[in-house]
Parts: sequence; C-alpha cells; structure tokens
Amino acid sequence: MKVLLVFPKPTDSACAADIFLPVPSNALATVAALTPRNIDLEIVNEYMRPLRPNLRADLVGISVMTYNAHRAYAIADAFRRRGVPVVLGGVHPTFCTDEALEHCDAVVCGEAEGVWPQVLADAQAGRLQRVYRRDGLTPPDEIPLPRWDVPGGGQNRKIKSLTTARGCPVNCDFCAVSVFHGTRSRGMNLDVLVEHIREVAARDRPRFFFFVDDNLTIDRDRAVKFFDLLVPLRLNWMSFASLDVARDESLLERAARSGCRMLFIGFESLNDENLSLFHKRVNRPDQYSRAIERIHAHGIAIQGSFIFGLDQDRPDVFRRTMEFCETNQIEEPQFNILTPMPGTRLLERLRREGRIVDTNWARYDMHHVVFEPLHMSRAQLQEGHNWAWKYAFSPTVILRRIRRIPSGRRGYNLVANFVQRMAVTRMLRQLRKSGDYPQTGFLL
Ligand code: B12
Ligand code: SF4
Repeated sequence: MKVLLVFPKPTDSACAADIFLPVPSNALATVAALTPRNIDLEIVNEYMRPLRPNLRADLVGISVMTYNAHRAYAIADAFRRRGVPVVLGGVHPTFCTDEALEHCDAVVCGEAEGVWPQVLADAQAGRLQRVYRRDGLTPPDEIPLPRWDVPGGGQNRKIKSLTTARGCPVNCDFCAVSVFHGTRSRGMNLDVLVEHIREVAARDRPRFFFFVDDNLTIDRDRAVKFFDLLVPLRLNWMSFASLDVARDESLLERAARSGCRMLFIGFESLNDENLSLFHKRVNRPDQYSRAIERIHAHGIAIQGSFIFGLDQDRPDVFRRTMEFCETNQIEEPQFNILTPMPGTRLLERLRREGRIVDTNWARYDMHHVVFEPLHMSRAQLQEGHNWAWKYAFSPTVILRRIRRIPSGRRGYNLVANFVQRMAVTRMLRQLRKSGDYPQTGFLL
C-alpha cells in the first residue's frame, strides 16, 4: 500500500510567518513515524514542493489547520473523485468533524498516536470507519520522534523543529491548544530527545533548533534539566515561553548558556482587563518592561506577539503597542487580529453574542477581521493591524530598533528583520487584494 501525506498551502494565504519562518509542521513527520515501515510512504508539504494532481496513492492523509481547510478540502475532493480514500487529521477536523466528513472517508480527531495504525489496517481491509478518536491523551513515552527521512518530507535545512512536550495549563479563551493537547504539560523523555538532537546536529549542522512546544519553560525542573543537557552540544535554539520565565534568573542564565538566542513570547495585550477577560493571567503588563530587560540582559532576543481587537482595545491600541515595542526594544514584533478559532471558548462566546461576521475559514489566519470588535469598527481594526506591520517593518523603524541591540547580536537581527519586511510586504499586498476594507485614514 502507498500512503501519501499532504500539508496544504492555500494559494491566497496572507501568513507572513510562511516566509520569515518557513518551518514545515511536525504533524506529518509525526504521523509518518507512526506508520509501519512496510508501508510505502511519501510526503508532500505544499510549502516545500507542488502536489502533482496525478500522484499515485492508495490512501491520502491530509493535515488540516483552519486557515488551510479550503485547500485541504479541494485536494481531498480531487483524490476522492479518482477513487482514492482520504483521511483528514489535525486541529480543524477535530473541532469541525461533520464539516470535514463531507470531504473525506474518515477523520482522525485529536492526537494520531494509538489510532493511525488502526486507520491503516482498516484502509487495507477496505473497511474504514468514519471517525477515529483515541481514549484520552497520548502518554509522553508514546509520542514518537518525527521522521524527516520520508521521501518529500524534508525539513528546513537551517532550522530543525522539534516538540519536546505537549499541552498547556494556561488555557486562554482564544486558543485551542489546551482543549486539543490538554492542560497538563506532557514532557517526552529528555535523554532520548537530547540524543536525537545530538545526532541531528552532527549530521545536518543546522543554524537553529526550534523547540515548538507551546511553552518550553512551563515545567521548571524539566526545563533546567533540558538546558543543562544541551550545554555541551553548543547549539543555537529558539522556542516559545511565557513571561514568567523572566522571574527566574537562574533559569534564564541556564537557557542562555545552553544556546537560547530567541524566545517567542505572547504578550497579547498591554491592558490588564483584556488579559483577565481572555484568561491569560500569567501576563502582568506592569511587569513587562522589567521582564524584557531581564531576558535581554542574558543576550536573548524577543519575538513579541500582540493581539489586536480584544474587547478592551480602542483605536489608540495600535500606536500604544508600537511605542511599547520601540521603547522596550522588542527585536521582532508580531501582530495578530483576534480570531475565534474552532474549539475555543472565544468562538462560543462571539457566536452567542452574534458577533461573528465572516465564516469563510480561509480568512481565519489571524490577519483578517472575522468578527465585530467592541470599541472600534472592523475597518479600523483591519487598517490598524496593517499599519502596525507596515510601521514596525519600515526601514527607518527597523534601523532604529537594530541600533539599540548590542553589537554582537546586531547582524543576525538586521537580516531577520529585513527578511520579515519582505514577508510583511507580501502579506500586506495579499490583504489589499482580498480587502473589502475602506481606508478610513484614522491613523494618518
Ligand atoms: C510550531 C507552531 C507554529 C510554527 C511552525 C509552523 C508549523 N506549521 O508548525 C509557526 C510559528 C511558523 C506557526 C505559524 C502559524 N501557526 Co502555528 N503552531 C505551532 C504549534 C505551537 C505547534 C505545532 C506542532 O508542531 N505541533 C506538534 C504536532 C505533532 O502536533 P499536531 O500538529 O497537532 O499533529 C498531531 C495531531 O493534530 C494529528 N494530526 C495532524 N495532522 C494530521 C494528519 C493526519 C492524516 C492524521 C491522521 C493526524 C494528524 O496527529 C499529530 C500527532 O498526534 C501549534 C500549537 C500546537 N500545540 O499544536 C500552533 C498552531 C498549529 N498554529 C496555529 C496558527 C493559527 C498559526 C498561523 C496561522 C499563525 C499566523 N497568523 O501566522 C501560522 C500558520 C503558518 C503555517 N504555514 O502553518 C494554530 C492553529 C489553529 C487552527 N485552528 O488552525 C495553533 C493550533 C496554535 C493556536 N494557538 O491555536 N505555528
Ligand atoms: S495562547 Fe499560549 S499560553 Fe494561552 S493556552 Fe495557548 S499555548 Fe497556552
């Protein structure tokens, strides 16, 4: 049996992340690792190479996020017209199962561990069930290392991504991670992981490892052990963390010593009320500046992410956020529009309040307005978001930001910022193309 695994790329995507951080999702490499070795396997990640329409396969598995669901469904429909059975998995079909079932033979809800081998056996026997769902979450020692050796499944040569734990206890209203992967952090065996990292580092010599956990430092003792094990490998790495990492000098010091060069931090908002309303209580805006200073003091750069359109945001939020980023020298600011993703409490609430105005999933990429904000118009929110990106990545502002970075780190950050500028230009062009938002001029 030949199985084809696909990660779809929508042609109209406005995701800036696709250019400045072109890291293929671990999802397919993980599903590949769960596939018995006697099955012929091929991966097509449309971010890496095009999907040939006549590709031969006996079964197709597609990984689906919300913003690429329309592309996933088009691929699924095309294969099914040729009589090839299709299985959909990932976060979107898990929460929109009935919708997904209109385009496929079976849906895998939740994590694929413990389920995928059964799907393959049923497909081989010609008796696929409609829905597969494992009982409970995968125990950490059953989470496999991703298989990047499968034909077509190549990783970004310079950045190797790896999950070390799943689950997040914070459980913010706008995020489905805690619903999907649970509220307890499930850490994989560190000795096995570090051995794997050692092998990959020796073989491929990547510039960076990207630990794609939701929050690498959520379990402090585990993080300490991990960082200490990484020190001899002399790596450069980046990851996601929450701001409480800055309260712990010794953890920061160990992270830096083990090669941490950048932390992706979700500040989300400068407004306390917003953070309580959306249950992101780990963040305390009055402590942001001090926390940033501490992280910077260890030579760690910050990719800081902000959400616009939260219920307490008013039209001055864009300028205030920009001033904050400049004053605090956030090396790589990122701006998202609040987006009610399937599976979140936010979507339930906005539906109840009658505030969802756009149900086209293609626009659920965090760069389009799909709901009615409380204290500004939709046009103001869209334009404010576009302006923030344009302003933050204008050459003058990049150079101003870079000038303040210590000289040792300036070169890398300069390149990263100008690559991001290209991505932002493309994103804004895409947004203009799809734009039904009049220029209000309120920011000018
Ligand atoms: C790392 C990461 C990134 C990285 C790396 C890119 C990438 N594509 O992975 C970066 C920062 C670039 C990124 C960007 C974006 N991301 Co992101 N990202 C993540 C994160 C933190 C981890 C993903 C991961 O590697 N997980 C590990 C793998 C193994 O788990 P998994 O994907 O869930 O796969 C399992 C199951 O879902 C299932 N499965 C998945 N696919 C399939 C397919 C088949 C056939 C089967 C059987 C099973 C199956 O089996 C797997 C093993 O159990 C997740 C949050 C999370 N914890 O999942 C968000 C997440 C996936 N991202 C999200 C979003 C919205 C985005 C962006 C759109 C944000 C933006 N505006 O830029 C972009 C899209 C870019 C892109 N091309 O994908 C959302 C998606 C929500 C949704 N409903 O679609 C998530 C869930 C975060 C959230 N807060 O809700 N992201
Ligand atoms: S936004 Fe971050 S902190 Fe909040 S639940 Fe999602 S992963 Fe956890």
